[in-house]
Amino acid sequence: MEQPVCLIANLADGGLEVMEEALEALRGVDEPVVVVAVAGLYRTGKSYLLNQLAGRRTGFSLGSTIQSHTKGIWMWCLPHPRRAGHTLVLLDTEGLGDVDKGDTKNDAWIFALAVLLSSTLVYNSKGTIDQYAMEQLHFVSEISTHIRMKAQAGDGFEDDTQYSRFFPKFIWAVRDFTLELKLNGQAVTEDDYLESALARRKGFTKEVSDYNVIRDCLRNYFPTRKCFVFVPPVVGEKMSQLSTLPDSALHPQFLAQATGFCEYVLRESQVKTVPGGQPVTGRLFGSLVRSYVDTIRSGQVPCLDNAVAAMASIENEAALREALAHYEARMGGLRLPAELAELLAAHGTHEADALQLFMQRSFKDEGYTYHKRLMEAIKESYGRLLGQNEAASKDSCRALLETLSAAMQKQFRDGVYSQPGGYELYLRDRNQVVEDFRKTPNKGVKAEEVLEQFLASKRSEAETVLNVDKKMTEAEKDLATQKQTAELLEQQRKVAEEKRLQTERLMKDQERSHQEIVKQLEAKVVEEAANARQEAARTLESKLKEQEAMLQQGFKEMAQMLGEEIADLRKEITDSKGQELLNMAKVLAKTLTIAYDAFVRDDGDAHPPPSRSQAGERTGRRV
Ligand SMILES: Nc1nc2c(ncn2[C@@H]2O[C@H](COP(=O)(O)OP(=O)(O)OP(=O)(O)O)[C@@H](O)[C@H]2O)c(=O)[nH]1
Ligand SMILES: [Mg+2]
Repeated sequence: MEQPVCLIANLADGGLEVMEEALEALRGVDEPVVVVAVAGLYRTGKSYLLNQLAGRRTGFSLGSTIQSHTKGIWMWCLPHPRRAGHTLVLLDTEGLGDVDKGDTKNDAWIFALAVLLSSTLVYNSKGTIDQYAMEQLHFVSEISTHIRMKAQAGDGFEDDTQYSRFFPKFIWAVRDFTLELKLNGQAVTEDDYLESALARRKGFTKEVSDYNVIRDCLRNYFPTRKCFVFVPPVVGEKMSQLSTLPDSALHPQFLAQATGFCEYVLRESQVKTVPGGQPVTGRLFGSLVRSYVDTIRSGQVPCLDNAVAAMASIENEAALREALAHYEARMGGLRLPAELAELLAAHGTHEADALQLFMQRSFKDEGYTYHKRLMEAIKESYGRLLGQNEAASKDSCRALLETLSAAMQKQFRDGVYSQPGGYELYLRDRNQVVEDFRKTPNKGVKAEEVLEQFLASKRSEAETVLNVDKKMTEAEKDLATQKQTAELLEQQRKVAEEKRLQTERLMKDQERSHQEIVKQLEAKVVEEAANARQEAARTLESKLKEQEAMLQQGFKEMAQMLGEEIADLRKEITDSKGQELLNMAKVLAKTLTIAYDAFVRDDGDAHPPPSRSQAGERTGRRV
C-alpha cells in the first residue's frame, strides 16, 4: 500500500462507516497481521510518530494548525520490516478530546476500536504522566461499557478479568518530555516512571478511590506495559514543517528515542490474535472491523465472542468452498472412463489435500459443522463422479462392441450363417468379438457387465442360427444350447466378481479415508490446544508480575484475588484437555468418514441410491 487509506470514516452525525476500498485492500492480504494503533489526545504528534514507524517522512497526514486533523481511523498496510511473511498494519486514530467536536461518546468508540483492533496500542500524550494525563485516559475505566467479551454475561456484569487475555500490549509514548528521569534522587527507567505513575494509593476516601480506579483498570486490562519518552524533535517554528525536515535537522536525542521506540514496537508487537489464539490475517482483520463497526452502528456494544463467531463463519464457509473447489477441479481433470484403482488414488490424494486446505483456513468450527458439510459435499461429488465413470464405461464398452460386431451383424443380415455349418461359423465370429473386446484397454469399470448384456442380447440370434443349421443333429443342438447357458452363467459370475472386487476396494479405501481424517483432525486439535495454552501462559506470566507488584506495594487483598485467577490459569494450562480432545477427534472422525457402502447398491452400481420405481425396474431385470 503506497499511502494510508481511510478504514473507518467518522461521519458528520457522529456515526461510523467502514470504507469499502480499505476492506478490498485487506481482502488481498493473506498474511497474518501485526496491528499497531496509536490513540491519544488530538494534536499530540500521533500521525507523525506512526510515519516514523513506517520509516517514512510522509504518509499519515499531519496538520500544522491547532485544529484536530486526523478523522476516523486510517490504515496503512506495509510488509513487516522484521518478519517475513507478515504484514504490518498501522492504525492512526482521530485525536481524542477535541473541544470543537464536543462528542465524548464518539471518542469512546474510537478508543474502544483502537483497543479491539490492535495487537499493540500506543497511547500518545504530551508533557508528563501526571494526574491530568491520567484523567484523559478515563476511556480505559469506561471500557466495560464499550467492549463485551461474551454475548451473555451470566450475572449481567462483564467479567473484566478476561480483558487482559485479549487486549493489546500497551505503550505510553510521552512527547515533549524535558524532565530528568529521577525519582527520589535516583535515576529510573521510563518503565519505572510509568509504573510509579500507576501505583495505587492507600485509603478508602472517594478521592483515593477515583485516583485508583483508572490505574487499576490500566494495570488489570493491559498487563504488558512499556513507556517511551521523547524530547521535542525541533524547537520553535520548525515544528510545523516537521515532515519536510531531514533527520539531520532533528534533535539527536529525539532521533535516538524514536529509533528505540520503533525498534521495540517492530520487535515486540505480536501477530493479532482472537480468543482461542487464532492468528488474524488481513482478510480476517477486515471482517473483524466490519463486524465491530456494524455492531456499534446498530446501537449495541461490540462483543469479542460474537465478532469472532461471525468472522469464523465467514472464513469457514470460504474454507469449505475453497477446499471443495480444489477437490472438484482436480477430480474433474480425470479422463473418463477411468479404472477404479486410478479413481481411488486420485480421490485419496485430492480428498487429503482438500481437507488440509480446509483445516489450514478454518477455525472455531463449533460442532465441526463446516467440516461435516465439506465431507458431505465431497461424498456427493465423489458419488456423482463414480456414477459418471460407470456411465462413461458403459457408453464406451457398448460403442466398442458395436464396432467389433459390425461385420458379424452384416453377415447375419446377409444370411451367411443360415446354411449348414453356419452355427460353428457364428460361434467363431462371436468368440472373436469377445476376445477383441477383452484385449482392448481402458474400458473402465463396467466392461464385464456390458459384455454380459451383449451376450444375452445375442442369445436369440444364436438360437435362430442354431435352429436352421441342417448340419447339426438334434442331440448336438441340445448340447450347444446347454453350452450357451453355461457360458452365460459363467459371464454372470464374472460380472459378480467384477462388482465384488470393486466393492471391496471401495470399502478398503474408506478405511484409508478415515485414517486421513483422524490424522488431520488430531493435528488441528493439537494446534488449537497449543494456541489456547499459549494464550493462557501469556496471561499467567503477566498476572504473576502484577501479583508480585501488589505484594510489594502492600495490597495483600488484591494479590490474593489475583492468586485465584492465577490458580485458574494454571489449571487451564495443565488440564488434560488435549488428550480429551484427541479422543473426541477419533470419535468425530467416524462421523465424518464417507460411508462408501452408500455408493454400492444391490446391483453393484456405484452412485447414490435410485428411487423406488427405478430400483423395481432393475431388480425385475432378468437375463
Ligand atoms: N511539540 C511537538 N510537536 C510535534 C511532535 N511531533 C509532531 N509534532 C507536530 O505537531 C503537529 C501535529 O502533528 P500530528 O502528527 O498531525 O498530530 P496528531 O496527534 O496526529 O493530531 P490529530 O490528528 O489532530 O489528532 C504537526 O505540526 C507536527 O509537526 C512532537 O513530538 N512535539
Ligand atoms: Mg493525526
